[in-house]
Amino acid sequence: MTIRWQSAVALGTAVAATVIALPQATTNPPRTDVQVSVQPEQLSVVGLPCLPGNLTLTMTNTGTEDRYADLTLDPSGPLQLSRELFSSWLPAVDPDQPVSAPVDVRVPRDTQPGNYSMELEVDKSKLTVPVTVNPLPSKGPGSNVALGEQASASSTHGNFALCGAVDGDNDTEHWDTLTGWNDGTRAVFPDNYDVALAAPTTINRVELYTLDSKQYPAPTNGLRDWDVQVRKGTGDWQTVSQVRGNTLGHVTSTFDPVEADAVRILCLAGNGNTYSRIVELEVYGS
Ligand SMILES: [Ca+2]
Repeated sequence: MTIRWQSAVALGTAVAATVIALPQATTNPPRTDVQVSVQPEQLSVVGLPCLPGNLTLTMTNTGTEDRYADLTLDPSGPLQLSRELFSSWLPAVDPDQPVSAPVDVRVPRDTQPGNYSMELEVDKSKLTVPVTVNPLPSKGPGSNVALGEQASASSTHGNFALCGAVDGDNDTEHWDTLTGWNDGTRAVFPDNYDVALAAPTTINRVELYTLDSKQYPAPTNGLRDWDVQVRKGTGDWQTVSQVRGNTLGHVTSTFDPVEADAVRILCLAGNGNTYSRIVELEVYGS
């Protein structure tokens, strides 16, 4: 009997404490010792699968205690994010030590151009990032039909971006900013880099830009031997051009017009026998 009576008292105390605590919790101001920033502050994207908009998220602990923080990202409408959570340990140090993470923003090809937004939240404090969806670039005669289309590869080196070789930047001096593809299997060949076209397209020319910067010239770092292949409706790959012994940064391959739904660079050897490196792959029709 005595034991039951004590339990009842303990339970009653706990309930009472909870009831009192609730109003306090809801009136506590949010912690504001984590500063959030995003670069750029607003973003423009198009509905191409391999041309994401890139944001850099940064959290800084401006308080006096080490802590974890969760930055949540809430996209509106058609926006697709490579992450919707950025969690990090944030030491309280002087000077402040910012911690950053990238996020890719994509939209489907059929997205209505217009203005959208995403909301970032830490500790109940919010930041809105405006995102403008622009119309798809024209891919009429004479334009590069590989631009921003879905790339895939046998492997990709961890420091490099798969989509870097279809991002529209063919300047080899930009290699350090990851605007190129580098395979992930050193001294092992073959490798392949593929681009799926938006629709079956009649093509007759491929422009390949391999690594050829002042610091990393093509004769020691560029792609040496490769086949240009096209995929036809049957799913079979057909070689339409071969390049051997290359030491240049930019190589044009022309071939008889062929309808293809994908293009592959079958990398057979690299100068220096290290990696397959493509700064940009461009595909054109007649
Ligand atoms: Ca590029």
